[in-house]
Amino acid sequence: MQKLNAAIIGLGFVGRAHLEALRRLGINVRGILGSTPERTESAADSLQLPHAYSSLDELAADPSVQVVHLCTPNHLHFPEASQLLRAGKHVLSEKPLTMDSRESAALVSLAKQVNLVGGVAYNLRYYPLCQEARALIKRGTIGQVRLVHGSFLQDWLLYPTDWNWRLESKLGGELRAVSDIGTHWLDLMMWMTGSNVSELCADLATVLATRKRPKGRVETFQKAGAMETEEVLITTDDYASVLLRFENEAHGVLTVSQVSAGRKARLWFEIDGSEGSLAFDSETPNTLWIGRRDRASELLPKDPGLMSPETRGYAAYPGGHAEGYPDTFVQLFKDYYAYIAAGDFAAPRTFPTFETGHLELILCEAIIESSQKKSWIFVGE
Ligand code: SOE
Repeated sequence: MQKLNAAIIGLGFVGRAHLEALRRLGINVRGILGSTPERTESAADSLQLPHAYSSLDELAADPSVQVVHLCTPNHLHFPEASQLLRAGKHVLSEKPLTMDSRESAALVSLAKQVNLVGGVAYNLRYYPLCQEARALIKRGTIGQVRLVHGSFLQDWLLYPTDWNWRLESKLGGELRAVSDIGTHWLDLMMWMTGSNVSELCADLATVLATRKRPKGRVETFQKAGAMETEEVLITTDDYASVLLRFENEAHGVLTVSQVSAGRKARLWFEIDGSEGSLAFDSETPNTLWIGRRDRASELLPKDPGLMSPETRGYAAYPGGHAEGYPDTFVQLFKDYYAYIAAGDFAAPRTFPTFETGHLELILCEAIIESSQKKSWIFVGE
């Protein structure tokens, strides 16, 4: 198999998660590019990386790098991915893939044209028990899927003094809670049930219409502290609820919020079928609830020995050894790099692709349109 080298753009919370996962897989990370030369150099030094790139041009021209991870704010994904694909690099982007579906459609066709592999970090699919839930649904364990409901709740933007670049629509896009965490949930549900959302009806709310923007830099999940601030108007969503209909006729509802005290990053879902139900909570990801009516419901532990043959490879540790958020990146990258190394780009893709990212942007735009029109919207190109 071809030996692949990586580089990472963006050194915040998630860029470091990518680095750690790549290191666990033994993938050589050639270097990083941060938002300023000082930040790049100090991070390259503290993280013991061989190279601090001075610009995107320099990184794009480095022949020793085959794959680039984009861990930058959303508005940069499109220009970065376009340049890197044209320079012959495979691109794995953080989500959302781009700012709108026009950009994501252009990336889908560019990646095809240059025959390179695009991936999007919908990493939550890679909780071992989410893989297992998908396998159980496929096998008919819960019968016909009828109801798909749940939420993704956080509290890190609860106070008007909490700050992050995602709050600003020019950096993060018109939507925030929906695109940042809601698209994880939607991706997971569509992937697990094998059925896309066909219609939706959304209610969005900006609970905090103004916030205090710090004059200095604040990392994701970091508190702004005593920094000097300025008051700014916020237009992106703190909260959304979306009624859903799926192509397989299942009904559903999603609630997302970044202002729910006590919920740190809680993705929860329940899928109710004609024979049973499945429920999962990402804050206790080592247990899957299997609901039954005529016998006792079960709690399936994350134990490769108890998982299906096709999913046990997604659990890196034996039963009783908890796995969590950082492990999901390892499993996603394992799939993505193995696919590139195998070299057959016509083969079916098991990881979230640029097409996945494009579909999520189409859904985001349908959610905006529905909330503006206060009506149901058909999801389509
Ligand atoms: C911030 O809301 C964030 O880091 C998201 O961007 C991630 O995708 C999510 O998994 C955790 O929260």
